[in-house]
Amino acid sequence: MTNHKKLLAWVEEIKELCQPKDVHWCDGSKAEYDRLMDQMVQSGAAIRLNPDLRPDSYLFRSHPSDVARVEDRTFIASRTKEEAGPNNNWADPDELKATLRGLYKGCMQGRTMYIIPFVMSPLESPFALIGIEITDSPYVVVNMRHMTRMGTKVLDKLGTDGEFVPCLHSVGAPLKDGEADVAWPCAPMEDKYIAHFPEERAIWSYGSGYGGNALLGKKCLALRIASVKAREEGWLAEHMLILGLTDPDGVKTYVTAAFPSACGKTNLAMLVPTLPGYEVETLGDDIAWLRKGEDGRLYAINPEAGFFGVAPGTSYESNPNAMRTIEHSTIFTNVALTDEGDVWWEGIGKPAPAHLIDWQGNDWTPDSDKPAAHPNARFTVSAAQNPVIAKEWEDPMGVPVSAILLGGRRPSTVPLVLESKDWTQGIFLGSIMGSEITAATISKNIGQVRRDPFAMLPFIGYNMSDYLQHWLDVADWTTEDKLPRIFHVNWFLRDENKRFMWPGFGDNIRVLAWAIKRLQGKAEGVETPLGYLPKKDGIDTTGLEVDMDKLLTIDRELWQQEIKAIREHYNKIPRMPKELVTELEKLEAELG
Ligand code: O2Y
Ligand code: MN
Repeated sequence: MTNHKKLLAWVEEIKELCQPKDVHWCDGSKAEYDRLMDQMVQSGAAIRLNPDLRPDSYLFRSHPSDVARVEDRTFIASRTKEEAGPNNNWADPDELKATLRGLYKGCMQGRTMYIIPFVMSPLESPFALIGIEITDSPYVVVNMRHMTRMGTKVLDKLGTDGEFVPCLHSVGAPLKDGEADVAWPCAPMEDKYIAHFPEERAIWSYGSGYGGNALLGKKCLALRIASVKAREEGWLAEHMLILGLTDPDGVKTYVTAAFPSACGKTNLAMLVPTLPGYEVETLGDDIAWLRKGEDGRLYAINPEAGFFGVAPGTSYESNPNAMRTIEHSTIFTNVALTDEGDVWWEGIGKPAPAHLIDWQGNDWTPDSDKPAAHPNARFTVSAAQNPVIAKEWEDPMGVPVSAILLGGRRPSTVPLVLESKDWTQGIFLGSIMGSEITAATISKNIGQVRRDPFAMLPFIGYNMSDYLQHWLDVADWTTEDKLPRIFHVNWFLRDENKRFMWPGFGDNIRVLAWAIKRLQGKAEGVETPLGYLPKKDGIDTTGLEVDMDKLLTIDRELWQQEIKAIREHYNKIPRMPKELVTELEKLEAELG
């Protein structure tokens, strides 16, 4: 086990507080994983899928109230409200701890308390962050085995006095003596808390067993807590995929990309190019940590070890590499079950069978009025199973980034692609990023734009204005030629009949190819107040029927409205960095 005194003392303290039936230190082995899966199949918490169709794979169904990240119940408990900023729910750390201690008291009764030593980044990376998650959910343990590097090897690295982030998690459903368990225990919404204590680097999560609320290495540690640490130490923790793009000349370029949730990050990370001679390899699909390397360039590393991807809409057509990744050894949550013991979801690319069991465990037929899979149903799988994972994806020093793509879901106004003229304008484009609110987003404001700077709105562990200033300050870390170039893309433009104007998916390579050519000095740009657009024939559209004039238009009238909307967005962020306000004024004057 361990002789780490601080860790042992913390485990003892939590044991006293939560009063579990027993304690298990996770070794991270496949044998341990299999044992837990057997127990969960036995208890009815998991269903083993047909091994002939989906070997070594399982289905879980969550409680209907516990199906996604809960932003309203996510808190940043920094010393002051000002430090958390307008972008976060702030809570006083002492008050929040008192509330949570009350909830944690006896919360693991009748359950096993699992101790999961895990590391974000490859174990041997100098940038690795170690966390210890204490949880009463065996579902969390098996998911963490895919999503992080976990187990005894992490305790070995921690030694007797290494630093770790304590991550406490409970589903918040104690079992009385003799009380039968349910398949998915959790607490009511008003008792759910996803709490972050950035100054002391601690995470306390209570009441939810789902995804980002419970797998604490992901959004809680690798983004919210890491973003605070990154600001203090001079690096970046970002909501970005990382891909490697090899062009027909064999030149490989690394690109990171930030898109709000539900904009196809996993699809882009695993893209199958429709242009001959290009190859895309995945290094990460959700989170990137970026640091300055010795040569002055920015290096990106994916701190995760797996994918927690949205199942609905994933098919051999939309994302063949994801489908191949999940052919075996995968955990599915909230998808539908076929009579043959395989999985099904809306958009899987096969017609719905005559009968299914839906995500809530009910009979389902194609004339049911509800989806068979929950729209936020997920697969959890090791990244190593991706057939296009880059061989260097676990390079402990990361890979040098040449371009950063930013994007959102905008039916109008924002052109298919443009390149910022300089770093400051790139950060301005990041600061105004936004996505149309769709029915998939829990909100009444369908059709409006939700501003989501750098796709980090739910994930910055501190004040948004300080975050944007931090991005601006990156320019002082190195020389301009070493900085990645910044592009803004929009795959989601629609015509007057509401049809998508750009095919997306594998054809997005055409836009990436233009960006790479820009880096290599092989493509001209057309200067506009917003940055450089491609020339009308700058993007290879061979075989496509697309209206490049419309896709590459900056409509002055729409942009005048957009500027008003940006101003409203900026007005909601006190202490907006002056450089960004100046960019907005410059844009207004130039478009005027
Ligand atoms: O609903 C959840 O808990 C998952 S959210 C998620 C999962 C994987 C990657 N990104 C996200 C996200 O919300 O950005
Ligand atoms: Mn994400």
